[in-house]
Amino acid sequence: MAELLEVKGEIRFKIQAYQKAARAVAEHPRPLTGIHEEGGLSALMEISGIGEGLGKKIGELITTGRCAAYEKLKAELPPGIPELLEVPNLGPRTALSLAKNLGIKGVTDLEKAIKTGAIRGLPRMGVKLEEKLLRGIALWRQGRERMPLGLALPRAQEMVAALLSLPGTKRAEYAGSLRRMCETVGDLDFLVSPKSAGDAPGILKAFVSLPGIAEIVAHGDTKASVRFKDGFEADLRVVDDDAYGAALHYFTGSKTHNILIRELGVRKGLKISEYGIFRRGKRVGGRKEEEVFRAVGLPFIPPELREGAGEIEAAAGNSLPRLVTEDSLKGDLHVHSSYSDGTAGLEELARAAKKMGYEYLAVSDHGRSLKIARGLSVTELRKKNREIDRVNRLLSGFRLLKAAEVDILEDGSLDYPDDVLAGLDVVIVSVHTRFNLDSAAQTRRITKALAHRHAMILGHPTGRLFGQREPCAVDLDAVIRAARDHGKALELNGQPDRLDLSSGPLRRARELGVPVTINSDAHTLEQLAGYRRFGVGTARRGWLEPRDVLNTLPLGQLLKRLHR
Ligand code: DGT
Ligand code: CA
Ligand code: CA
Ligand code: ZN
Repeated sequence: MAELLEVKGEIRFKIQAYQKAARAVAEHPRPLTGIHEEGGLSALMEISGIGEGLGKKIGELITTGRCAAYEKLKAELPPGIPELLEVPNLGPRTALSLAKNLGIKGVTDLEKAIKTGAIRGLPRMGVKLEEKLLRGIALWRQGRERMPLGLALPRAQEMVAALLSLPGTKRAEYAGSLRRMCETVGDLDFLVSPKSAGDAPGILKAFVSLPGIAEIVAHGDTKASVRFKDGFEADLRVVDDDAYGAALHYFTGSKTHNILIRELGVRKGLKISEYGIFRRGKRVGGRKEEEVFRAVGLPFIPPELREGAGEIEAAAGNSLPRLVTEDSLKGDLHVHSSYSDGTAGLEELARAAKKMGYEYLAVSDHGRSLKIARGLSVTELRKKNREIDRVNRLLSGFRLLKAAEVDILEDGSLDYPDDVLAGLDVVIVSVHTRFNLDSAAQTRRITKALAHRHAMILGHPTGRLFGQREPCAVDLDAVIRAARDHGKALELNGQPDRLDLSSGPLRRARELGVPVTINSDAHTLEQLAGYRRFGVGTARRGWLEPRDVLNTLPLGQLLKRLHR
């Protein structure tokens, strides 16, 4: 609504009120539905930034799923504006000008107008804007075509629970790219075996009757496909329990991996498919997934490795990595507290981390130059560090580490003076501004920061945000080599819209002996616990073992390694 009001040309003050409320909602540690259920409008109004007017609109949205004021506002503007505003790099003023001057009604129109050169004719619009918009459109498409892991996983877990709760279900799981923990997934794939053959129709029927379905794309005897109103797509296969393991292997993929396994089978006189493992037409296995690997003489290959990228050779040579697990992490080195843009206090964070079984937690709030994220001045940082000392006196067997996520300034220098950095346990250095430097300049900037004697970890190395921001132009291999040369670590940021680094560069880092830290970059307590899984899943896709990951070390060894 803030953006629509801006397009409409409303007064600054009103727009800002909506922006502030949007931030308050997004950053609130609890879902507002629960708050509204318990305390109604007055509870919503206790949230800073939400007054009576906005509180009523939010309440309406929660109870009816609609907001009349929003619908009205949309109706007053040229059609297509809301869709245009979803495109990264496209602000309200440009959207209005495109709609008014060229009658552009959405992304498809916009693409045509760019191709025909129509945009260039408008005032203050040129080739540079065209390029920016084309990149924005590509990102927008990606964001719609593939769902980020962070949304897909909880959704799939809910659906598996629903399938398991059916009386006719024997086994049910999700498969596909989600089971391989891919960063984004095209659609969700589910596999169910019925208790008896007669149960299959009921299972399929229940699947196509799940709440929120927009379209039943297919509904047969053994499979169904649906599309949900919010864009999710899902496939279901119902297979005999005898073939469940073979089918799970097949539908987990990847396709490349499957083809390689099938070829190995052919050489051993076996036919391996989603229906089982067969020799001369006779079933010889397929109930358990392990049987597929055993049939071709291989040890079990974890789903995250099944990309046909060397895992079969490694399995054959008995050199599969012993992948890092959630349990192997002894702490998290990147979280934000309410001192900067997080929502939780230091003591709360410490207790939550301790409860997760962690030995340590580095509270790395933003440095002073990052004003939009309430970065800490040197005085505020000192005050925070004193509070860390106080919390550490309260807790035994656990330590909060003094840390900062320090901005890498445009010239590659760091945002706090050396004597301040020297007093910290953990120094993460990150790019948060000027993502658009050319590759040579960006690489120079980052490698210079890695050379800084107090820098320890490079945060979210490429800066990408799924559906919103491309990775910055940077020579990643040069960055990884610089980390090796200077003895520094690279972060694997577990925020589900980042997952930065991804599996390719992680494997490269491992090859070069550059240590990785798996961090949540949590801004709330929920994220601290919830994002570990995404970080570890991505690390496993990057073939990382516990010894490749710094935060599997106990506290003493960790600090020694970071300060060496
Ligand atoms: P996605 O949905 O694009 O994120 O990726 P996947 O891997 O989930 O692909 P999807 O949903 O098309 O198919 C699920 C799995 O089924 C896939 O990973 C491997 C298997 N599969 C699908 N089509 C074929 C095929 O033509 N040959 C073989 N060998 N396997 C296939
Ligand atoms: Ca899929
Ligand atoms: Ca599929
Ligand atoms: Zn950051």
